[in-house]
Amino acid sequence: MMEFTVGKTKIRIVKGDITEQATDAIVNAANPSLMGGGGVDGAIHRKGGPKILEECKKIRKTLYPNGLPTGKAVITTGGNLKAKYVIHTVGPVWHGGTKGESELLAEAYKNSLSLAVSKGLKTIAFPSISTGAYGYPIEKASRVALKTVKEFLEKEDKLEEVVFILFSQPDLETYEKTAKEIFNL
Ligand code: AR6
Repeated sequence: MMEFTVGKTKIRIVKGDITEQATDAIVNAANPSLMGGGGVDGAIHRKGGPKILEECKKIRKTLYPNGLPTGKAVITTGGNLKAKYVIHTVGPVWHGGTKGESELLAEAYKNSLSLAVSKGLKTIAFPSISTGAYGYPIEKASRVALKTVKEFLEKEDKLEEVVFILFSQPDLETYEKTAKEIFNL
C-alpha cells in the first residue's frame, strides 16, 4: 500500500477488489461489446446488477452501434455497487508491443480520467487494465498507467483522489516499484 500526492490529488496504490470501492467511479476493463465478460468486467456486472447492462445496451444502440473502440470510455450508473458510476473502457489486447498497445492503453486511462472530470467526479479507482485476459505484461502496463495519470494530473487539478486497485500481491509490488521511479518517491 502506498499513498502520495501529485499537486492537489492524492494517489493510492492498494491491493483489493475494485467492486468494493466507494469512490465516485470505478473503471471497468471492458471489451468492445460492453455486454460483460470475465475478470473485473464479470465481477462488476455481477455485483452491480442489471441496471449497468441496461445502460450499456442503450449506449450500444445510440453512441456505439459497432462497439466501444479500444481506448475510448463511457459511463453508466454503478447500480448496486458502492461506487456511484462505472466508467467502462477497453484496453488493448497485447500483441507483442508493436501494434500501438502502449498508446492505446494510455488512451484508455486518459479518456477515463477526462470523462470523470467532465462529469464533475472527484474520486476514481482503476484496475490494472489489459493485464488479465488481454495479456499486457504487468510491468510495462504499470509504467503506462502511472505515467499517464501523472501527466494528466500535472495539467488538471480537479480530481481529489485516484486509486489503483491491484488484485494480487505481485501486481501490487510491481505497481509500487514503478511508482517509486516515476514519481521520484
Ligand atoms: N478487482 C480488481 N482487479 C481485478 C478484479 C477485481 N474484482 N478481478 C480481476 N482483477 P481482466 P483485461 C484484475 O482480465 O486484461 C474481460 O473478460 C486481474 O487480476 O479483468 O483488460 C472483459 O470482458 C487483472 O490484473 O481485464 C474483456 O473481454 C486485471 O484486473 C477482457 O476480460 C485486468 O484483468 C479484458 O481483459
